[in-house]
Amino acid sequence: MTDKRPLLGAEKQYHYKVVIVGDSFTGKSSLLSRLSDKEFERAYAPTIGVDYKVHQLRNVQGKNVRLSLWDNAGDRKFNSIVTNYFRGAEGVLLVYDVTNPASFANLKTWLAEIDSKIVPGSATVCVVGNKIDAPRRAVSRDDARSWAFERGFQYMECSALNGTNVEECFVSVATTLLNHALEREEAEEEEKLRRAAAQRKSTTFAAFFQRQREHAGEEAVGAVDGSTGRCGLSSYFCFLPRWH
Ligand SMILES: Nc1nc2c(ncn2[C@@H]2O[C@H](COP(=O)(O)OP(=O)(O)OP(=O)(O)O)[C@@H](O)[C@H]2O)c(=O)[nH]1
Ligand SMILES: [Mg+2]
Repeated sequence: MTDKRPLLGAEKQYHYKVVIVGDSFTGKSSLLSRLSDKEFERAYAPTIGVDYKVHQLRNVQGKNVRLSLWDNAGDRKFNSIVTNYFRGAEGVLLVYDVTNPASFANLKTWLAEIDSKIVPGSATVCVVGNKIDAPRRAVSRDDARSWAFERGFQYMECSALNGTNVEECFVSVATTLLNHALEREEAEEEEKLRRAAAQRKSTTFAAFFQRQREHAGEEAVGAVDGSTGRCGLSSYFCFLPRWH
C-alpha cells in the first residue's frame, strides 16, 4: 500500500491499486465507465490487454481515497500480459455475470491466477455479480455469496447498465483497505506515545538521580562538622579527615 505523506497544508491521500478481473463480457469495463464517467455503452468493445484509470473517492470515512483501477481483458489470449498487472494489487474485484453460470464457475481460475502473482490473502477481494438488471438470472445470490464468504471475501451485486451498487462495490473495497491503514496508523501512534512516555520517565529518573548526586556533593562540601569531620548528609555519613 502507498500511504502518501501529505503535502504541506494538503489532506492526506490514501492510494490503492485495485484490479478488476473476470471472464469476457461480464461487464468489467462497463463498471469502470459507469463509475468514472457515469456512462453505459450497450455495444461490446472488448478490452485489449489492460486499461487503466484513476478514480478519486471523496469522503470514505471522512478520508480521500485514490484508486488506481486496472481493467483486465477477460479473453484468455491476453493472459500472459494481464496477469503481470496483478502484482502489487491491494484490492481485487472478481466480476461475474449473474446471467452466465460459466463466468461464476471461472472465478476459481481467476483466483488461482491472482494467487500466483500476489501473496494469497494479502489483498481485499470483493466478488461482484454484475447485470442484476437482466431478466434471466442464472446464478443464485445465496450460492455466490456463500462461495465468497467461505473464502473471506466481500460480496456485492450490481448493474453497470442502471448504476445500481456500482460505486458501492469500489467503496466497499476502499473502506476495508482504509480501515486497515487507519488501524496501522493508530497502532503506530500508540507506540510513539508509549515510547515518548518511557523516554520521559527515564529522563525524569536520570534528572532525579543527578539532582541527588549534586545535592549530596553540596552537602558534603558545605556541611562538614569541624570537630568530627562528619558531613551533614541526611541519608548517609561520610568521614573526612579533620583539618587543624
Ligand atoms: N444488461 C446489462 N448489460 C451489461 C451490463 N454491464 C455490461 N453489459 C454489457 O455486457 C457487454 C460486455 O461488457 P464489457 O464491459 O465490455 O465486458 P468486459 O468484462 O469488460 O469484457 P472484456 O473486456 O472482453 O473482458 C456489453 O455489451 C455491455 O453493454 C449490465 O450491468 N447489464
Ligand atoms: Mg473490458
